Amino acid sequence: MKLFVASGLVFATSLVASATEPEQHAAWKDQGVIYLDHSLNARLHSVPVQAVHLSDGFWSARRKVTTERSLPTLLALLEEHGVVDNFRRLDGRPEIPRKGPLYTDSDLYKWIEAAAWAIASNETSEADKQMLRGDVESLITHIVAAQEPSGYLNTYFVGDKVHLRFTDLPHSHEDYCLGHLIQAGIAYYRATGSRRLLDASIRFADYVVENFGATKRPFVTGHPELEMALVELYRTTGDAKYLEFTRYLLSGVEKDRLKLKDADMRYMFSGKPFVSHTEFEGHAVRALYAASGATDYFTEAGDPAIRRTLDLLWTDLTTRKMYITGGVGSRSAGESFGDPYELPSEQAYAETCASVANVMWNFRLLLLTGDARYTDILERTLYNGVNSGMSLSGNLYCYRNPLASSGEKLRNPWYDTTCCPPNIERLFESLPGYFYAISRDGVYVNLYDNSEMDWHLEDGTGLTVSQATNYPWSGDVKVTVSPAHPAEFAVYLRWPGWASSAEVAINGQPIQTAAFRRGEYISLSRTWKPGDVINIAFPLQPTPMIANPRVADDYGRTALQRGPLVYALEQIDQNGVPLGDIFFRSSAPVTVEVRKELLGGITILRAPGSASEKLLSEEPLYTPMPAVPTRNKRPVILTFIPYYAIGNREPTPMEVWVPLSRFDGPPVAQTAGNVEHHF
Ligand code: FUB
Ligand code: ZN
Repeated sequence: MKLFVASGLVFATSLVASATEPEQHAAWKDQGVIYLDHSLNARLHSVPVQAVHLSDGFWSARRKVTTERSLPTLLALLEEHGVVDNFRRLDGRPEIPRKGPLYTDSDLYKWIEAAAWAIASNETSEADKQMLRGDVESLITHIVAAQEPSGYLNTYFVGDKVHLRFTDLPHSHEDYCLGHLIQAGIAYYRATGSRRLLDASIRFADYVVENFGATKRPFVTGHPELEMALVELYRTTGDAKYLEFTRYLLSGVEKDRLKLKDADMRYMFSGKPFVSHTEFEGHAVRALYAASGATDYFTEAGDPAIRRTLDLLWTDLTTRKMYITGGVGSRSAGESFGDPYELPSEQAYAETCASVANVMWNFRLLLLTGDARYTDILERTLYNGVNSGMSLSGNLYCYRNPLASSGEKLRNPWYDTTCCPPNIERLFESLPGYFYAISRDGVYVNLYDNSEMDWHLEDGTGLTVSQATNYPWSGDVKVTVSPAHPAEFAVYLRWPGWASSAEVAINGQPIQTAAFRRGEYISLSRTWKPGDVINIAFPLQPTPMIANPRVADDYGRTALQRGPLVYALEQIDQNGVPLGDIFFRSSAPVTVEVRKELLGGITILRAPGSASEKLLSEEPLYTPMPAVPTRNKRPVILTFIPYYAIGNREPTPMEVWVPLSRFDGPPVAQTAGNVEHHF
C-alpha cells in the first residue's frame, strides 16, 4: 500500500473502488461502526458490532426494547404515514400520493441503518434477524426501483418537481437524504455482506460527485451529514474521490457562486470554510454533524487547520454550550445553539438528534486521539441526553429533552418530523461497536457494562475481554482478559472524570494508581495470560453539582449526579409538596435506594430538602431583601430518579436543577418532622 502525503494530506492511494473487495480491506463483517483500519491518523481502531456481545445489563435491556418494540412499531408508523409508500409510488404505483416533509426518505434510511446493526448483533434472536432482514430486503427493492438510471434518488423531487432538483441546496435536504442512504447502505453491507443498498447509494453519490464540484455545478450541504457518509464511503470502497469531495464541501468555496447569505451559513454551519468557525452557532444537529464529518475528514487527511477548529469547537461546546445531560441546542427558534452560557432548563430544545450527534462526534474524537475526555462527554450524553429520548417501553420518544417542565407531555409515538426516533434506534443498535477499541499497543475499554469482546489485537493475536458489573448502579467492574496465548500488550481502562478515586487490582494484587488521573485511561501493560482478572472500583457517590454562575437558570441551584447518571425530581414522587416550593439542603447526606420494581429497575436518591411553609405562589412577586432570611421552611425528603427515566408515568412537573436552601434562609433542623414518602 502506498502512502500519499501532501500539504497535510495523508492517505492510502492503493485503495481503489471496485465491485470486488480490495484485498487489503477487512471483510465486510470485520468493519466497525466507523472503519478506521486504514485511517493513518486514527490512534484507535473500532471493533465491529458483531464482535461485541452485550450480556444482561443496562444497555442490553435498552437494546432489547429497541429491537423488539421500537423497530417494529416505528416501521409500522413509517408505513402508516406514507414514508414507505413514497418509494412504492415510484415503484409502479403512481396513484399513491407523496406524503410528509421533503426529508422523509432519510427517516426510512435511518430505520434501515438501525435494523442493519440489529441484524449484525449477536444478541438479536435468529427470528428477529430474519424478520428484520425480510423487512429490509423488501424496502431495498422499493428503494432501488425508485432510483433513476442516472443514480438520482429522492421521492420528493419527482414529477412536477424535477426541475427543482438541486436548485435550493440550503433547504432541499437532497444532500442529507443521500448521506443517510449511504450510511444505511454501509451498515447493511457490514451486517450482511449484501451490496444492494450500498451500490444504490454509490450510484447516487457518483451522480453528485460527477455533476458537482469547484469546476462543475456548485454544491453545499444545507444540512451537513453527507460529509460523514462520504468519508465512510471512502473507507468502505477505498475510492479517494469521496474524500476529495468532502474536502470540497468543507472548503466552503461556493459561497459566492451560490449567493449564500451569512445568516443561512450560520444556520447550516456550512457554506463557509469549516476552518473559519470559531464557535458553535446555528442549527445544533447540522453543526454537530458538520463537526463529525470534519473529524472524519481529518482522521483520513490530516489538515492541521481542521484539527485546530475541532479543538476550538469542542471547548466552546463543553465549557459554554452543553447541558449537564450532554444535551445540545438551547433555542427552539431555529433548533439552534444559544449564546455562551445560555442554557435555559424549561425552554431547552436539546433535541434527541443533537445528543445522538454529540455521541457520534465524541466517538470520532476518541478514536482519533485515544483521549478519555471525549469518552466522558460521550458517556454523559449517552446515559442522559440520548437515553431520555426513548421511553422505557420503546415506543414513545422525546423530540425535545428539557431539564424542567411544568407537566407537559414529553413523549409521543410520532412526530411529523420524525428524525429522532430512528436516530436513537441506530445509535442503540450500533452501541456494541462503541464499547471497545484496539490501538497499536493494546485494547481500550471505553464503556462499562456486562459484555464480551471477541476480537484480536493489532498483530492478529486473538483476544477476548469480558466485563461483569452492575454499572451504572455500581462502580465495581471485573474485567477478564484472555489473549489466545500469553502476550505483552496494554489494557486501557477508563477512569471516568466523575470518579474521585479508582482502585485497581490484577489477579487480586492491588496496583498503584497514583500515576493515573481521573478523566484518563489507566494503562496496564504486562504480559497478559488467558483468564487474567482486573478488578476496578470507582466510588459512586451521589454528587451535588453546580453550574458556572454565568448560567443564569442554574444559579443558586444544584443537580444531583451519581456516576454517569444525572438525576431529576418528578412531582409525583414528592408526596404532594409542589416542586416550585422545594429546596435542596446540600449539607445533608443523600441516601441511595435500589428499586428493582420501579421504572425498569433503577436506583433512586433520597435527599433531605425543605419546603416553604407558605406556598410561594402566595408570596408577592417582589419584596425588599430582608437583612436576615426569614422564610419559614419545613424539612422534606426529596426523591430523585435518573433523568433518562423521566416522563415514563403520567405527565408531571419535573426539574433537574433544584434551588439550594442555603440561598434562601437559615438551615432547617436535620430530621425532625420529615415527611413520609410513598410511591
Ligand atoms: O432537517 C432534518 C431534521 O429535522 C434535523 O436534523 C432536525 O433537527 C429536524 O429539524
Ligand atoms: Zn431529531
